Amino acid sequence: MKRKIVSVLVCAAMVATMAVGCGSSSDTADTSADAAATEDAADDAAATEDAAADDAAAADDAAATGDVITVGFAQVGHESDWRTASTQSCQDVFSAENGYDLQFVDCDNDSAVQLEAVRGFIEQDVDYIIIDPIVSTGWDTVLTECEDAGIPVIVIDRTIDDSDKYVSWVGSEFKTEGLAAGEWLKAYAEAKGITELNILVIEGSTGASATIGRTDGFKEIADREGWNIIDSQTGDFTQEGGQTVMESYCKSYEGQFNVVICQNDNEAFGAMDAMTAAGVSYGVDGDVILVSFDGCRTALDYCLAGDINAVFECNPMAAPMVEEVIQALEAGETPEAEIYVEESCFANEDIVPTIEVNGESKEMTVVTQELIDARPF
Ligand code: GZL
Repeated sequence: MKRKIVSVLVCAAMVATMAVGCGSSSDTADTSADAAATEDAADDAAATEDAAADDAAAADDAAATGDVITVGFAQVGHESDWRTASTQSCQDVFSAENGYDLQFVDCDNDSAVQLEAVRGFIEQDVDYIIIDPIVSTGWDTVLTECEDAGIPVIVIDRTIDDSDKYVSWVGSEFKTEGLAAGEWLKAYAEAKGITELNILVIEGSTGASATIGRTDGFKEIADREGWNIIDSQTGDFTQEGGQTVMESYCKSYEGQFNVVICQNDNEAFGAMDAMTAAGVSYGVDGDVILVSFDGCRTALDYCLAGDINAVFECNPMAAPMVEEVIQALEAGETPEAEIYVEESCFANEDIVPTIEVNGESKEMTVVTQELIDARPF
């Protein structure tokens, strides 16, 4: 690299010399100015080159001395606002400034791509592998390969149910989220004098632990209360999926439903578009109670406006806790096996101030603009 900088200076000097030697007296004055400008440009180029060389050399030195921690992250995809926030959280924490080299793969909701990405990290011999598993099964073989390669794995967000070959899991309790939505709906219906609940569910991606947990939790309350779940289909955690399923529901179950449960915010946005197009009113002043999971800013905007009645948060900011796991491992310590992120429950109205979930009291927070402005995603 240094050799490259010297060659730039030599060329610049040659250009300056040639310019000075070729002209008349007045031309000579112009040529000298040109030569000075050329030399300045060469100096600037050299300085830029030097800074880049220094950065590269520092990174090389850090890598050589093992100071940079290389982290491979196999992310689900880019299907939702929640996912975008999850990715940003990891990129913010595992940055070069913080001493990391993040190898990021967006697996585009494709399990085969995700397994290939993990095997790619093994080939790269990264220091740590982070996985947000698209689905909860089919993992033991590749996790055994990680173990054989001596690369610790940290699972975030969704769970892996067919292998325990990973150091820690950081995420949410999805069944609790489903139970919370059910307990809130029970209390809300009672407060509103609604005695019959006919429910449509738009599920998340099939096989995802978030889908499984939210479905199981909500259904446990529905079965206990004798509610009628008319239909439950996957919207794949996307806005397009939510709209497509809701369009079908509006045609198949016209006038038969008064509750729609969307298993993430983006599905709720699609469902709103579909219900509006079908002339179905929803929200606090509508015929249909609308519930969502995740709690991104846009969903809370809709909740503040009364279009979404309640939102059950799923916190995407797991990266700081993942870094604590990595730093513990770097220090030769044993990190916690399961780390749960903090989550809240939001509503437009204050008629259900608290709910009881798994024997614990959870506050229903009334959404305000101030709260939204302070939200991290
Ligand atoms: C849940 C997460 C889900 C979100 C969706 O932790 O895996 O996937 O609820 C996202 O928004 O697509």
